[in-house]
Amino acid sequence: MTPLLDKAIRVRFSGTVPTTTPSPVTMTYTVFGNGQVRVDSTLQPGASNLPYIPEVGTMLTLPSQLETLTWYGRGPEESMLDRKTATDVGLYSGAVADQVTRYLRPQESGNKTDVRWASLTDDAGNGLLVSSDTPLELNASHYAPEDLSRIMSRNGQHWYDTPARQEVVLRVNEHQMGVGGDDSWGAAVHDEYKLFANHAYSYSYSLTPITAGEDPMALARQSVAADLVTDLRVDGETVPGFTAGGGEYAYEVFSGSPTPAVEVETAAGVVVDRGDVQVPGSYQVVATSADGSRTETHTIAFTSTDTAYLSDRAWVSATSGWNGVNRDVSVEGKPLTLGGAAGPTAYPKGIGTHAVSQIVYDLSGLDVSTFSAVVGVDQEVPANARSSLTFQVLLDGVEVFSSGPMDRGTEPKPVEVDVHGAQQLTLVVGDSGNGNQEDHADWADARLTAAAG
Ligand SMILES: [Ca+2]
Repeated sequence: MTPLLDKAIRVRFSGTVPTTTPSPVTMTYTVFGNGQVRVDSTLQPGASNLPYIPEVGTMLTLPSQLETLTWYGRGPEESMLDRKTATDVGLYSGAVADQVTRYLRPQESGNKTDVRWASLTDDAGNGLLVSSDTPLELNASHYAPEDLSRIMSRNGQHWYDTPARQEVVLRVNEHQMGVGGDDSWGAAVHDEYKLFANHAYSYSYSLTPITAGEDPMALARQSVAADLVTDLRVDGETVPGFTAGGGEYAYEVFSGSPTPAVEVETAAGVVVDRGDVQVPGSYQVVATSADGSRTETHTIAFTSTDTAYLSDRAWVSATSGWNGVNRDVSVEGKPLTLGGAAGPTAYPKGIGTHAVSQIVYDLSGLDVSTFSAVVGVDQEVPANARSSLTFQVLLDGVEVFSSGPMDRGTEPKPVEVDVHGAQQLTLVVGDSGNGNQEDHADWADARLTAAAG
């Protein structure tokens, strides 16, 4: 729980959906002094090959008195992701009890799509407003999904033995899967209307108390922006650990790089106060809401380092003969391990690749003095392996280091190359002319050193 000044608090929950590979869920509730609650939720499917998801959303149970549903979205009939054509976006209202379509057999019904806001109010006109910046799906009824599935699994399956709940079951959904059935044979749902498990699902909405006489349309428009700073980027990437609402971050800058550029993205009308980036130094972003009622502070502590590991940097291009180019691990995903007289030595940083391999780095714009590494055959290959390979370093296309043929028993070789003024660094692993079988190459501890500042 995070207090956001004295005007709001934020409560974060995280949990998992027990899919075969568990899927993390986070829900953040920001409660404002005016009674409004903003809900931000993200579901991250645990594996992209999980079955597609029937429904992503939140289910709330509301008091039975909130029997009048008014919504701005598709209506007046139910609509689904793949069944919208018979409905238009507009303002509709009706009793919660009437939102169920009494199909011959009790089943899921009453879904609304493209909903900008909806209110659930009592006879006096007081209740709850649900609103969102992005259209959501919504379903309000006196049946929970499990009520219907319980009935559907029984013989008979009649509405009359389907007891309605007193309370209102409200589902606020990112989406529900389409229904399919283009033909009368039960055609499957088209792919574009399925919720695949190959990406995260995020959605947000606000819950606001509404009293008789208040205009829900106007109230929905005023929904409070929970986050003043929506993104904070250093050199184009969101700062690691970025926390909506404010936070403190550590960021190490390679002293051979230009001063990093910081970009701040905010909600509408937010005023940002910030200084110049200094490395090392503390960089503070203070954001104030348009009405001046709230502020939010993000602080980046920039530190400086003279060493830049190549495995932490982006390459221009990278190829390998088998199993990719690996950052900080061997070709087989193990710790980078070189042999030699001193016995096996593991390196926490470096690049594991397989002949034939070429990795190109752009050095333009950097103020660097040296490229260094220790090269050799990774000890993960068996003692009798046929491994035989060569390491080569090119600067702007000109060879500046060549290892000659190396096998599993060859003493690892240190590389130290002066790179002052070079624009391009190329690391090549050749197969030494006997094919690339078992040619597991390590550029252990591969790093750039900044020129003395
Ligand atoms: Ca070879």
